[in-house]
Amino acid sequence: MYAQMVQSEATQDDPEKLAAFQARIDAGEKIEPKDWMPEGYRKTLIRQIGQHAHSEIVGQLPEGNWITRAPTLERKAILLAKVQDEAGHGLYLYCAAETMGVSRDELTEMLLDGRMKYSSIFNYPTLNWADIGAVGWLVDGAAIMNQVPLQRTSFGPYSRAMIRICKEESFHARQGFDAIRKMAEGTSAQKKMAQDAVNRLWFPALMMFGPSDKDSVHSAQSMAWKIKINTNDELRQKFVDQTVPQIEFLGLDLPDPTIKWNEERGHYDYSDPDWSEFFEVIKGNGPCNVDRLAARNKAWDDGAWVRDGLLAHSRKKAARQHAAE
Ligand code: FAQ
Repeated sequence: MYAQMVQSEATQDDPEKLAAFQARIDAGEKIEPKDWMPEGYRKTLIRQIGQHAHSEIVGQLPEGNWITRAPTLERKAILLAKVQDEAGHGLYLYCAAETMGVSRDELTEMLLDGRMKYSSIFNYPTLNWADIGAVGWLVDGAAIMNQVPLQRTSFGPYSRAMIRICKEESFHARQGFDAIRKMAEGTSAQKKMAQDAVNRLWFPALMMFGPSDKDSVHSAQSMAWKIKINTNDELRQKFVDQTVPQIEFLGLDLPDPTIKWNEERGHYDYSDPDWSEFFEVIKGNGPCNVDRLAARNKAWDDGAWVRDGLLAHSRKKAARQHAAE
């Protein structure tokens, strides 16, 4: 159905319609699902929103891994609530993507057979409890840096989903900072765990913003359509500038010895992540890619009886209604 939709849309890209569409974007109007849109706009949104939704769902796995091992009842309750929020974010985003004519099942199938991506960060393991603090603080922190501007994205349903998601992500980042702060201010063994978490997750967090601007395939068109509001490097720099003082406040060592305040630029200088590692991870060769997809495939297969049951129930209900009419 998705392939059919894309083909039938291709006929609509006439120059006059394109110019009128761009004028609406330039005037800051929101595009709604029933409005005319270029096929490329629709495809880009399905790719980005779908990928974002998958990230929220796959992102539950590294954190869910620690629910049974949280150190206190309070931390367990907070983590449970956070992981549930991520499932909710996935659902808002799948709903936003569905308004463009692609179903949630189709999107899920594309994730499960590797045709769609999810964020590179979730292919890294969470090895100690401090990683859970670091995920909330660094990973949700990076996610917010990217998502706050997306509240102003040009597609109405995506923009509205982002407003709610950002509120919840802010709570996530604060709980993460609070958790890692406890570790950083704890015993020397706890402080060591916090440092280890920051050392391992720093560069993967920087990768979340995507490749450097010179290698970004979609940024120019996505920014012209206001699907993206900032470039990948702009957001990465903002994240570094916000996070370095927080690492210093925690009394932890900086995970990158090249980080240095640059008076002239008014920003921190820093080293890029290893981009060859990034491209390997998004090709499916990261430390946890196989496990993550296996877990999602298992969940999908295990849930088949629920989907079949719901479908049978709704078919029966429709048949009963039909007979009564
Ligand atoms: N991972 O041309 P660009 C979260 C791909 S939410 C994997 O620059 P674009 C919450 C990209 O798809 C995290 N792939 O691409 C949470 C493209 O390949 P394609 C998710 C990546 O789209 C916290 C190629 O590289 N957030 O964490 C990544 O213009 C804790 C070229 O790249 C969003 O999805 C990557 N990091 O910019 C949940 C936000 N970066 O598709 C649980 C919305 C790039 O042509 C626990 N998305 N690629 O095959 C975006 O803002 C954009 O899609 C970017 C990438 C900025 C991610």
